[in-house]
Amino acid sequence: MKELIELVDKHLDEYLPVCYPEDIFKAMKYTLMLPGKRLRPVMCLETARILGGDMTNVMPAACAIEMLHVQSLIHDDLPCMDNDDFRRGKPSNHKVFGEANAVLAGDALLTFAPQLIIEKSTGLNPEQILKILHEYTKFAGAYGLIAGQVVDIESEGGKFVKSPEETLDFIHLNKTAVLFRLAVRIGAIAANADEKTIEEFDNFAKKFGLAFQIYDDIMDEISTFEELGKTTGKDKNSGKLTYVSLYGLEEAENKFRNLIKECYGIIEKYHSKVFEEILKKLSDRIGSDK
Ligand code: GRG
Repeated sequence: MKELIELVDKHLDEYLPVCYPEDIFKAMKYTLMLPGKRLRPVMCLETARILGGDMTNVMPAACAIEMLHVQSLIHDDLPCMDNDDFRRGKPSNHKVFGEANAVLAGDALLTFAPQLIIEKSTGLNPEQILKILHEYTKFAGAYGLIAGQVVDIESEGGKFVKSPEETLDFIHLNKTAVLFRLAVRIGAIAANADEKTIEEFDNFAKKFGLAFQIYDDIMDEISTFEELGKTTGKDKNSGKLTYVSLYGLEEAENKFRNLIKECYGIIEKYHSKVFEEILKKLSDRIGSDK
């Protein structure tokens, strides 16, 4: 896993050299190169590998997913959204580069990511590239990330079209699980996997994404700034709808453990050390029934 993270970091740096106008490239690279967990690109590369594909072929798309993820973090931290001053242990993008440049840096990452897939995916055929771009555009937009963010904002304002339980799952299937789904789907497409296998990994990523969000909600409640690299306790203080506020800490932990168990159930036949390490790391603080 450590080697994969280093490989991703190296490619992220190489794919995005700083050129004129430097201010925008510096703003794009700032949050991108801060030490994130790189879970999405790693999951993309590992899915391709265990399904018999060549990791090198999917490296540009794996890095593109990280760029999309970082775009969503930069925009999420803006004063008009979550208004967070810290990200990945450092001042957020708009705190360093100003709001206008942070908006533009996010936009530039969002658009550079598909450019990178088109220009650098030389080991993939045109049909695979088209399928990958289709997945990218669908999951990044109003059928994915943006839908999750909009419903999140609406729910904070007290607007509920569905029940709180359905609303919460909708938000996090779209805000959080969607990029894990994108990662494994793209990895599987790069390995020429059949539809059934793509759906199996998709199902894994949905469960993993919800477990990841429950973990995030629990950590917001029980951990510190030093552990997370971002402000904690904000959800509770703002009365936000979270798995902890809706179900209570104990029930949220039970939901988390059940989802992690289901994830192990889906992935174990692939004997992937990387996926097992990810699941183990996630369950270290809360525990799992595996
Ligand atoms: C796609 C145009 C467009 C807009 C995005 C702002 C927004 C709309 C969506 C917000 C998405 C968001 C920030 C979801 C939170 C998901 C989450 C739990 C992120 C933290 O992921 P980690 O822990 O972070 O993997 P690191 O820093 O390790 O990569």
